[in-house]
Order: sequence, then structure tokens, then C-alpha cells
Amino acid sequence: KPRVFSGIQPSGNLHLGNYLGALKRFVDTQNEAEFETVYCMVDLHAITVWQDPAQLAHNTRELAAGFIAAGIDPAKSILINQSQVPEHAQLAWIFNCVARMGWMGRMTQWKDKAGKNAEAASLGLLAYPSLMAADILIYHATHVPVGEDQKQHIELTRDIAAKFNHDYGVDFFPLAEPVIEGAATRVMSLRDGTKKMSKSDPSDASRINMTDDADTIAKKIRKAKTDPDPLPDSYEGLADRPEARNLVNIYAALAEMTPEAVVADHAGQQFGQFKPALADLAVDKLAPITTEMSRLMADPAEIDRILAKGALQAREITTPILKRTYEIVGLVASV
Ligand code: AQP
Repeated sequence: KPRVFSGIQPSGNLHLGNYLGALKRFVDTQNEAEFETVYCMVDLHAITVWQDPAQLAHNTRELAAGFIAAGIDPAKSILINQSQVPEHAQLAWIFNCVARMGWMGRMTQWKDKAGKNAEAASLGLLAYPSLMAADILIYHATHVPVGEDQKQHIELTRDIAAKFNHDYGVDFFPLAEPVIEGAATRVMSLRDGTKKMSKSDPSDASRINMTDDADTIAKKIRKAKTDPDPLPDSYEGLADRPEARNLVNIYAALAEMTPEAVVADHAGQQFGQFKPALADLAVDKLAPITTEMSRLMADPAEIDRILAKGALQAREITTPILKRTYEIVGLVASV
């Protein structure tokens, strides 16, 4: 079976964009049964920017609860916390020596997050895509479901695999494909249709958090920025209306419809009508996940057991791949 790998950072504020762009699609892929699936809380990625230690541990367990509540079944998928599978970081070091500084410096996420003061950013933030390549390739994964913002990092993963194979004259690491599908590959902020919905947006009203209760979800949708026009007859009519388009895309992804069908169903409606329909749908789909998350969070020891078991399963895959990598590179490993 081809292997799928993907991850989410336990940096708090798991939101609707993470759910529709990533988590929901992880569950769909798991249930298609044509892939072997590995899903990861990428805590080593999270610490590329400052994380309060107690909060990081809490966020990691909460994210694991989110994965399970959304439908990731530890009996069907390998569910892990990155730092518990040390081969990720070990392979990342080798990739740090394969990848070039210039490649990293060109990444838009690096430029956005480092901002004007790149000298003060952590070295880990610059090397982030190299660790991400290792996360994927330590499983020889070939398919990576992600939101649109991660496309450039997957392309870099392919460059790293190709350079490794070329430099060492092997055909060892596969070229992984990003899988960017569905109506919500880029969910935008509820306050600004030109910015993506993001964990780090200082405005809580800009996103729907997976921990928000029904009233909060409904209120945030009611207050979401829109324009005064009604919904058009066709999806093309939303081309220059980013906020309106975003709400239609969210509806489509939650209802598992095409955006075209959503517009056809609601043509001519004012947002005063469409927003309550969207709020009902969002509450309907998200409330069971939120409730299950808090139930799971009541027993953190059980979450830790699930992650420990996942790490053991993962290491059956990662240990031989790292061993072979060491041989290829000429590192004398212990027997
Ligand atoms: N707005 C989004 N729409 C669709 N998909 C999204 N993803 C993130 N935001 C959106 C996808 O979620 C997965 C996990 O993301 P991550 O944990 O790596 O974090 P991120 O992309 O850095 O998420 P944020 O919310 O944008 O965090 P900050 O604010 O820290 O930058 C990925 O597959 C991503 O594509």
C-alpha cells in the first residue's frame, strides 16, 4: 500500500482551516483504505517559535484528542507525537547537510514568519522544511495531504529527496506528492478575506477554534465580514468577493458539496439568511468533535498510552529506513 504522512503543529488554537484543509481529509484518506496512513503532532516544528513548556504539553494532548475526535482511529492509522520517534530528527540532520541555505531562504513561510528581523529568528525556523522532509521521507511516504500553504514545502521535500539520491547515486527516497483537494484548501480569516485563517492571528474572531462552543461559533459566523450584495447565480460571480467566497467554500467543505452546488442552492440569498444556515451546519458538524475532544481530555493518561503505542508502530518503519540511510551516507552505525 502507498503510504500517506501528514502532521499538524501543537501550537494551540486548532481551527476550522486546519480541520477542513488537513484533519478532515486525513480522516477521509484513512477511511479510503487504499493507503497506509501515518499522522503526527509535530511538536519539534512547534518549538521553532517560542512555546511555553506546560502549554506545549497541554496543546499536544489536546491536538491528539482533536485527531481522534475528528475520526482518526489509532487502530487504522499510526498516530504519533513527532519527538517520540527520534528518527525524524536524526534524518533531518542528514537533510540539513543535503539541502542548501538558499533553498530555505526562499520559502515564503520563512519570509512571513521571520519577518524583517531574520537575524533574530531561530535556526530551527529556517531549517523547518528540512525537518518536514524528514517527517515524510522517514516513512518513504508518497502522498501528503495538506492545505495550499504547504505546497512549496512539499516541493522542497522532492528537491531534497532528488539531491540525496543524486549525490549518493541511489534511488532510495521517493518523490512525495502534495495532495491538495476539496473546497477548503485555503480557508480565509473571517475578518479579512485576503488573509488565511491562522492559529497565530491575534484576533480570535478571525477563526473558528475547534474548542469553540456552539454559541461562539454562531456568533463568529454572524459577525464574519461580508459585502452587502446577495449571493450570485454562479460561483464565478464570487471571483472578486473574497469574504463571500470564503463562506461559500466553508459551507461546501462542511456539507461535502461543490461550491457551485452551494451557490446554486442559495442564489439570490442575502448573507442575513445564508449566515444562519452556515452557522447551523458548522455547529452540527463541529459540536460532536468538540464534545468528544473534551471527553478525551479528561483522561490524558489514555492519550499518552495511544501515542506511546503509535510511536512503537512507527519505529518499526523508521528504524530500518534510518539504518539504510546511515549505510548509504557512510555513517558507521552500531550493530
Ligand atoms: N487556513 C487554512 N486553510 C486550509 N488549510 C490550512 N492549514 C493551516 N491553515 C489552513 C493546514 O493545516 C495543516 C497544519 O498546519 P500547521 O500546524 O503546520 O500550521 P500552520 O499552517 O502554520 O497553521 P496556521 O494556523 O497558519 O498557524 P500559524 O498561524 O502559526 O501560521 C497544514 O496542512 C496546513 O496546510
